Amino acid sequence: MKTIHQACYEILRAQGVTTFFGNPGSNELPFLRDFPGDFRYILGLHEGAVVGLADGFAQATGRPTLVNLHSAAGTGNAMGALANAWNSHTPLVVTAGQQVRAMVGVEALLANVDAATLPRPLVKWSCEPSCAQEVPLALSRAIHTAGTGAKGPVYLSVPYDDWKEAAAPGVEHLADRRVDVAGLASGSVIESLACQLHGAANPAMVVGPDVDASEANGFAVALAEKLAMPVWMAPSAPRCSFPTTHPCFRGLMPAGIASISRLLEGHDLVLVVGAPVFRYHQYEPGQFLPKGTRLLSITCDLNEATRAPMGDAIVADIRATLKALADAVPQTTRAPCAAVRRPDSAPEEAGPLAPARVFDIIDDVAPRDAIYVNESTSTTDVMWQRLRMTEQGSYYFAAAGGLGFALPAAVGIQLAKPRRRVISVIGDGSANYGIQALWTAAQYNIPTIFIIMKNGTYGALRWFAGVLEAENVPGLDVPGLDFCALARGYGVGAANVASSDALTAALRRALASDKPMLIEVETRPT
Ligand code: TZD
Ligand code: CA
Repeated sequence: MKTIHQACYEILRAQGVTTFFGNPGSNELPFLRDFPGDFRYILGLHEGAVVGLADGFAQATGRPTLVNLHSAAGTGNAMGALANAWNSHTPLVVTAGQQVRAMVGVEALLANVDAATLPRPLVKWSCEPSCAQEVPLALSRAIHTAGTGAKGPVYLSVPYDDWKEAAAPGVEHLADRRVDVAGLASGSVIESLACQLHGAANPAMVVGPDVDASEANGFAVALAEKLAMPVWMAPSAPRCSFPTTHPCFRGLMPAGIASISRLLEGHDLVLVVGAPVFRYHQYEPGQFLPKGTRLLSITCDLNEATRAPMGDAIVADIRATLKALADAVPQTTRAPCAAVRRPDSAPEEAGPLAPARVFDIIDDVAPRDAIYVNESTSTTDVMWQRLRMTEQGSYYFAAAGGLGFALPAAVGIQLAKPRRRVISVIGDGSANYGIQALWTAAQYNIPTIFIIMKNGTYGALRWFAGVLEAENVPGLDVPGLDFCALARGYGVGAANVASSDALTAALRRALASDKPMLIEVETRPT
């Protein structure tokens, strides 16, 4: 007799889903029993950190990744992290243990009441199978739903008595199923797009996270060069989809309606690829587009396509469509783009380091293929101006702006990419939301570098208070934190630095080591 447990592990193995991220409770133990030797379980000490770890891993591999949470309480702790995963199209298969079927109705301790509703609207699909024999099909469906089309998190709640039940006949058909979307835009759509782009007098391109996620940065470059067009990173960028050193690159777009409109002034056609139109942040009312500008977007996500307030959208596979477009568009006779000048090196000054100085040092010392994970909220613009990022998969940021992403995600990304070094740059406010992932880095020997920008305050909120004219707001400072002590407490080596030389030396030491390290940098507020 094949059990539901055996059938599900066969599905997971055949689908390549063999790394679990979790935090267990009694409801989950029957699922985790007799854990197979060819699977690995990465323990996180808080569910926010667990989903952050898995989010980083899944984004860096592009593959469905299994998360196992404890019932309602564990799911609840993970909701902020799920908001980020939802917005970054991260293929997470989030499973949660449920009380035994006989005791869900009486709402016994640890029952997940109305389980499938709990994670909505932050999942593509959510399910608690109606009987044990449906669990393998639901798991198979969860994996394919998470990893296909516009990817994204899904949720599956399984009562713990299901695992030992007999699987239904025919369950073996599920293990190696494939579900693919043939998403290339048709020849006539490509031709029409190419024609419009070639016919534009002054086109521009805005690239978003799904260009990087679909490994299409090279095709974005090819298209930009053929049309000699300036390229911006879409606002509030969670990834870097274009080499920041390329002459066409113009930097990170601002996140206000009026600012974006001002920036696009003079462009008759704007092509947006792999991004929502747009992920605005601060409210700056104005025209969505300047007069005379048309907008076309190519997205993998119907939701993104339909909620845009302007422009035409095509839902298609980003990589295949960008490649076909780059092939179809003839080379323009316009002069090639001239690179924007890089900012001068930030000067050495006494006292805490200016953020610009910190990023100059990181850019100077880090390997060219370093992977950056950013959650230093008030220095994001400075970071985009000063770090050179040229490879696919070089930058990650919380896609919903939910803090607690960077620290665990940096660990998950490093686990997925052992041949590159992950350098996370995290504010002294943000670092507290996912701090438990330090323990995971230490215990599993994952050599992430954590740079904590210690300016003593919620800098971004101080800036926002100015924008919103909100004076005398309480709760904006975070003095009295010792991240070196916290790091050591979780088993990670640490150094406090207060000068350029000390930062350079500490970063060199961290890069030479095969262990995680935290560097707490005294910085001045921006
Ligand atoms: N809680 C969560 C989960 N996400 C959030 N985005 C916030 C609160 C609000 N928030 C921001 O949006 S930025 C910020 C907070 C608290 C300040 C972060 O401070 P920091 O970085 O020290 O990490 P800066 O550079 O000093 O702003
Ligand atoms: Ca801060």
